[in-house]
Amino acid sequence: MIGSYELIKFKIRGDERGSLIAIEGGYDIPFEIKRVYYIFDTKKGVERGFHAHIKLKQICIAVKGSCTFVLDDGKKREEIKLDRPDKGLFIEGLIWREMKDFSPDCVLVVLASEHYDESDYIRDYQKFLEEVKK
Ligand code: T46
Repeated sequence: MIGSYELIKFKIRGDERGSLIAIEGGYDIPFEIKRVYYIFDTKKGVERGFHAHIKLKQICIAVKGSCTFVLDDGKKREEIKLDRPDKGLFIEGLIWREMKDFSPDCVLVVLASEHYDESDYIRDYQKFLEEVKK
């Protein structure tokens, strides 16, 4: 099984009053949105994630502040900083993710393709590596 990730740039519809971004299902993202959640008020030094998903597709956007994703496809690790509301991180399939360096004001919004399902999580890194090899 394989996973992938990529950065998506959203169009900013700005005018003299300020900025607006619209994300429309079917047009701006490659899946139907079934769930939205957001992570905020993250305490200093906290690291989150430490899991992969089997089926879930997600787009993560730091709509305020910043945080860093560590992404691991089983072969290599890469860090991606989310620090703009027009920058989305699309993650699909088996990618191990960790999140760190949350700014105190960070609001991380996540658009998800499925309802919450704990059975879709792989929380053991060795098991993740075994799944990637299948
Ligand atoms: C992911 C990264 C980016 C729910 O009840 N419903 C939900 O939709 C979610 C996402 C979580 N929860 C509960 C489960 C836990 O008791 O909220 C608690 C914290 O969740 P978790 O420890 O999984 O949070 P993170 O920040 O480690 O991971 C989350 C998502 O769970 C995960 O899918 O990819 O953000």
